Amino acid sequence: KCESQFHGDTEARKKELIHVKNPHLERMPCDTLYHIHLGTEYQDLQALFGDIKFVCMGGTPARMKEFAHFIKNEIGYIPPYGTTLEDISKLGHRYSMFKVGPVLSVSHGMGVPSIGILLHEMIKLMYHAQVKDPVFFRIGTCGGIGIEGGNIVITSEALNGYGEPNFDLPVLGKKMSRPAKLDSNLAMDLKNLTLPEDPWDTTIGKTMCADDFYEGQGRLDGAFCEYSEADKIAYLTKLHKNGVRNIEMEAVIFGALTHHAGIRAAIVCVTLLNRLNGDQINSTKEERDEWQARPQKLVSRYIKNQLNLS
Ligand code: R2B
Ligand code: URA
Repeated sequence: KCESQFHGDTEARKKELIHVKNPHLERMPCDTLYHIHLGTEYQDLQALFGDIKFVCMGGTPARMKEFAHFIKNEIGYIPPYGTTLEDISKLGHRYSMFKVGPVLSVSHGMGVPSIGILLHEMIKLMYHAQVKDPVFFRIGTCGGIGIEGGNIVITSEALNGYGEPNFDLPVLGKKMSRPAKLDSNLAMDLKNLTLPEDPWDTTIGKTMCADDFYEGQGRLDGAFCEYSEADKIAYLTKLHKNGVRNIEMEAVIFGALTHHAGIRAAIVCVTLLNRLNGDQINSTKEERDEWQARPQKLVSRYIKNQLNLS
């Protein structure tokens, strides 16, 4: 069974599928997607996930469970008789994943290493399931630069902490660099789904991806800090002049790995504060919960349009 999942494709079909770009994979009899507790040895991934069209990722298990229930109602998905939405990856104890018809809702944790491991396994999942042309979304939170809390930023391009539009990784002791690109048409389509009556603005802009929440984002409120408030503001102002509108912690690898795989992808984040005015996240929980539902609403509108449901 393992063998046929790797070698059964025609050349024509192979061209349409996800590009895993790893010759070693084809030679492996089976593939274990360890962190999401799935694998080709014991599961028919094509039967289970072959109908996926949208993969939605976000930081926390609770938010992605909530998104699963939200999108279930929005697209009118009815789980098979007698079943409820289950966390498919529960036994992996790392990420939570829910399948709602053609939508996968998955938590990715915090930071590049965490989402990176998940991206490798989700891209391979799409490959094993022979999914054609899926769209990947990150629906998350961020700090705005010149944008007040509660508004949405869609990433045009992701920059690393050195201001470069790349995802860099030490591989075999050398720097490997991949461009951190996102799909500009998809970004525009999503922005255009914002309605005049929505209580937020949606901006397309560059995203700075930091490897830390505190010093890496120029905050003054970490356990350590060796720069002044003036240094911080000068840095954030420079970012703003360069077109950066938000800071978060996953954009470079999300852009780079989806782009490398030929997957259309977008990052849709709600700002929790305007970093030009402060560092502490001190909005109320109710306010934050309502704000965090906003990127979900925008992505849900896109999914419904694509499924001809609106
Ligand atoms: C946004 O929020 C998290 C840090 O609080 C991080 O995962 C991110 O990108
Ligand atoms: N997430 C971040 O990474 N930074 C912020 O300022 C807010 C959320």
